[in-house]
Amino acid sequence: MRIGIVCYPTFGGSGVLATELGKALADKGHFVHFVTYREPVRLGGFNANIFYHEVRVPTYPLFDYPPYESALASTLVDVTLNNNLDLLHVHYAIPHASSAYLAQKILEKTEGRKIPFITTLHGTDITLVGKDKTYGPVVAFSINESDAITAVSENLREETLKTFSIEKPVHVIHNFVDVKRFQRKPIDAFRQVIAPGNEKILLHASNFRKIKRVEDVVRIFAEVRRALPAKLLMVGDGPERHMAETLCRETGYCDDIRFVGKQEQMEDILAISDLFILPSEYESFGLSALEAMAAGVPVISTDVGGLPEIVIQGETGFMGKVGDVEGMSGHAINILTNEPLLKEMSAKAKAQAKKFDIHQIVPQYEALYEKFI
Ligand code: GMT
Repeated sequence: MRIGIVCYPTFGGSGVLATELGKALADKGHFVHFVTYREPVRLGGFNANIFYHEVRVPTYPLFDYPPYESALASTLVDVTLNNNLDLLHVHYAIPHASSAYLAQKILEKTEGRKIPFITTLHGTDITLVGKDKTYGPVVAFSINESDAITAVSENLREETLKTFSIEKPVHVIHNFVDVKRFQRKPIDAFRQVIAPGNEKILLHASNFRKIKRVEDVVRIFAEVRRALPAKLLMVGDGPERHMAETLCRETGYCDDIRFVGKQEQMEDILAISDLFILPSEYESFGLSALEAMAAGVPVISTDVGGLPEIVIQGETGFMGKVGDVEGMSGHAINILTNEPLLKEMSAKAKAQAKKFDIHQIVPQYEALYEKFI
């Protein structure tokens, strides 16, 4: 098949998932065309079946807001015609689904052919941005006009149906992880730099937006640090980073916390980590938690959104209520001070991640595509 993929090319979960899906499809012999405003961060090396088309958005003095949505729709028309695409798969409804709809209509009118488009909902496109009245009507319309709709968890499917009046089935296709990729041996020298005294290493990775509650990560770590020697690695960047760094100074544990910014080699970082912390206000899925589990790192998280669909309470980690720093840190201390428990949870986390392995999930997308070509 010849598939056009639209996504945000950034470190966000939706972009990561879309890129990994495209790479997996290319490995299976499909031709995959990424249409994005920048090369997706996880794209990696050359693959003869992968093509990258940059959306350029020319600016003019008149444009206070350059019309990305129109530029994307026009690029989709060109890429479809030049490469005879069979379908478009857009990740994150805003503005990708409405651009795909526009491209579909243009092609219908000018070429007399209908290119199907599939929209995968990822979370904040429904729960935050989609709910915003400024975008709501366009989001609802373009989701309904999609030839097929998928959501990355049961929870997101329910949220979507609660938020919008959707006239078509919303298929749940869970996010996936390439489990093999996360079976890295820890690099001793790296661990030594982070935890020279063989301290336990806690890890958080996100886009540091409010919804991630990074202040709770720091507070949970401070409780853990009071109980045992430990280090915290903060991966990623975003609006709440400054606040989190200030809070670190207030806890007095600044020397034990490292903000390493955006990182591509998560598998190497996870390989040296003991516990992953994700105390979000909401996660439609929590791809970073699944990647941690694939690497055998148990997860301390909140029990929100799609997280209960991947984390098994008390077995692969622990889920607490939003803001329950005491509960989550108590469980973290319990796990980190009980070596047999840590080992058992690590093994169970890995086993659970295998249920979401790339080889289980990608065929579900292929089967869906087949229905439209
Ligand atoms: O979490 C974010 O803010 C990024 C966002 C994205 O679209 O990149 O993540 C969403 O999609 C991910 C991939 O499907 C999910 O794993 C995240 O849980 C989801 N984030 C939220 O629902 C807050």
